[in-house]
Amino acid sequence: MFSIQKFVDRKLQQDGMPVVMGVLNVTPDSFSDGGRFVFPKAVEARVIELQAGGVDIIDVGGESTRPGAIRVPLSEELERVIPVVEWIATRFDTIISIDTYKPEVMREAIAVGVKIVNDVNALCADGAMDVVVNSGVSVCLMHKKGAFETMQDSPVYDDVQFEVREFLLARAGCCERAGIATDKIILDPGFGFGKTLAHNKSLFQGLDALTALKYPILVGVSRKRMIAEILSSTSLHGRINGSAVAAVLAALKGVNIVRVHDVKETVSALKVMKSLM
Ligand code: 8Y4
Repeated sequence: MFSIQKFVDRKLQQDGMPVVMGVLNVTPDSFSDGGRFVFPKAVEARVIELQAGGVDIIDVGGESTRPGAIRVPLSEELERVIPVVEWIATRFDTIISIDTYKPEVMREAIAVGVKIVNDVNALCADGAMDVVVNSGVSVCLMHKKGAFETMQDSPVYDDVQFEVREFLLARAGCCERAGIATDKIILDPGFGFGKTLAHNKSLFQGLDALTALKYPILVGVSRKRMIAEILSSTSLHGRINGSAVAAVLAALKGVNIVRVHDVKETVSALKVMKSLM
C-alpha cells in the first residue's frame, strides 16, 4: 500500500528535492467559456501540462475553499471530480490526491484510485476520519483558523507558530489512535487560511520546527494573496516568480511537499537550488 513517507523519502534520495503536488481545479469557471463544463478536453490539456512539467502528485479539487467562495453541493462536487480522478488513474501512474473535506467525496475518489486525501478541514467532518482509517490511504491534515467564510476577518493568535503546531500534533495523535499509520500522515500549516501576512511570515520562518517532526510537511503558498501582498502586485507573472522562490525557500527549510499551480516553473527553480546548494 502507498505510503507518503516512503514516497517523499525516495524523491529526496533520488532527486534531492521535495515532491511537487500540482493543482488541478475542476470547477466550471476554471474549465469553461461561460459556465459550461468542458470535459475531458480542458482537463486532459491541464493533466498533460502537469505531467510535462514534472508533477509527482496531482491534487484534484472540485470546490473552491478560498475565503468567500461559493459552496458546492455534494452531488455536484461528485459529478465534477470522480470522472476526472477515474480518467487520470486509468491513463497515468501519477499519484492522485483529492482536495475535499466531505467523507462521501473521499470514499468515491478512493474507490477510483486516489491515494491521498488532502483535507483543509483536517478530517474534522463527521465520518471523514473513518473513511481514511478504513481505506488505508494517506492524509494531509491542514491547519485553518475559523470557518471558511469568516477566517480572513482579522484572525488573532497569541503565538501563531505554537498554536498551529499544537493543533497539527493533536490531529495527528487523533488519527494515529483511530488507526492511521504514522507514515501516512502529512502536516500542513495552511498558509492563508485564517492568517494575516504577518502570521504567514511567522509560520514560514518557523517551518524548521515543523520539518523537525516525524511527519512529512506540505506547504501551499502558490499564487496566494500573501505573495501578491509582498510584491504589492497582483500580476500573474509576479505571483509565479514569487511562488517559485517561496517553494525553493520551503525546500531549503526541509519541507517535503510543495503544492503549486506552476509545476514547470517550480521544478526549474528546485533544479537550480539542488545544483547550486
Ligand atoms: C490563486 C489561486 C490564489 C489559488 C489563491 C489560491 C492549500 C490547500 C488550498 C494549502 C493544502 C489556494 C486545497 C487555496 N490551499 N491544501 N488547498 N494546503 N494541503 N488559493 O495551502 O490555492 S486552496
